[in-house]
Amino acid sequence: MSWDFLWTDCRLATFAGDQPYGAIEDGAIGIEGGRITWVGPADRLPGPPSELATNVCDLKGRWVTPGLVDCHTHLVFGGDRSLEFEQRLQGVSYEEIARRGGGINSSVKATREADEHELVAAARPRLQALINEGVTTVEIKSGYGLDTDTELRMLRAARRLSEELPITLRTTFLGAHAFPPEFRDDPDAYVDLVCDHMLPRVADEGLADAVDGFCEGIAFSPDQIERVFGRARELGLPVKLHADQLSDLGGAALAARFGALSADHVEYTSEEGALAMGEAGTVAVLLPGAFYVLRETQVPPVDAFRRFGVPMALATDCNPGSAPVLSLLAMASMGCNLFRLTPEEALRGITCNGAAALGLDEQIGTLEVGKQADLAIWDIRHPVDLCYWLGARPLTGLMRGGSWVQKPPL
Ligand code: DI6
Ligand code: FE
Repeated sequence: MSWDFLWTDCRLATFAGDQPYGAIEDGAIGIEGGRITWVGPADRLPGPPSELATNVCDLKGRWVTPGLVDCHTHLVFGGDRSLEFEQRLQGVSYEEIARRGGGINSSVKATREADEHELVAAARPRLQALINEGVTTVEIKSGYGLDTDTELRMLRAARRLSEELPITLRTTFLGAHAFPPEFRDDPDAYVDLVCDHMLPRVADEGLADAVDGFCEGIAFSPDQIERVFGRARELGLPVKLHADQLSDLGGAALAARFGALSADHVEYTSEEGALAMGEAGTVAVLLPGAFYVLRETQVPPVDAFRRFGVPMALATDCNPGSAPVLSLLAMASMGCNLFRLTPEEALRGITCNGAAALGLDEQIGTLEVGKQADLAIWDIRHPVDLCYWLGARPLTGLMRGGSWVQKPPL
């Protein structure tokens, strides 16, 4: 028997099994061919470590978790919106800025002006910041192009980033993010463009793993989202939805009706919406960064999600408007402090439930035999420290698919 790696003297937060955090003290983990080949208490290893693996690493009691999963970002975009931040601080609301033609549409203007290379160059440090914190899987949405060419360019830029950086990437087509200025007087014609031109091109070129929309008073109506989702399903693409962020338009229930992977934001989701999500197996993706930046007060119905068995994920929502956020661990902290998640729920939210929100729960998100060897090594005394401290930078090693991203000091 020869595994590529065997890690010994480590504590594992597997997020599998019945223990809190799926914890295994005095654990060991074997890695072969990019996958986890053995995991459990060290005293049950099937032989002496040196006979089991080519590389044996003594982790000196450090904690190991699955690589983190950021399941909702808009980190590819052109331009900058820091001036709007200043306006908001002077009391102009996010919705008012959007109505004045700023907001998402100011990013659209800058994104249309950027070529693929410029989009990649601008996004690279943002993605790198997430990786530096322990993230091994990221979702990136389009949605700042709002014309066929720019939407496709954003998705290509995202795909290119995953060739350059050690990250597993999922791309999401978000053509139904906002109405571009040229369609302001005929929004339904823009929905036609999304359904009849953009979606078939995106599907044809294999550029997106899922389709998203923004269902809101300042964006797309439930009827318009239904049209987009109907077309996505015809093309065989799974859906997800920005739902009930600023008001309750029944977005979560609509998402559930289409068997959505996730409904995201969900601050205003009703009991019925939460029930429908539970029945459909739709993940609730909570985005406390946007809640914090927009100074929202309505918290998502976490108790209803618990009661109806809705898995909860947490993500950065990294975007230039409502969530200039580059720390997933900060979202775990905010998930606890602002939304009253338990630390274990918060950590499941950035590992296994984040994976489920991407339809990747068979491949990543827990420490179990057969899963991709995406592993983060932490200098912490207990997993709760990952949520408890803000800004601590506790990552000391990172492996993705069995290759080192950051080698720990051994
Ligand atoms: N909700 C959000 O939080 C982002 N998009 C969305 O539909 C915000 C996007 C932006 O303001 O640029
Ligand atoms: Fe978003």
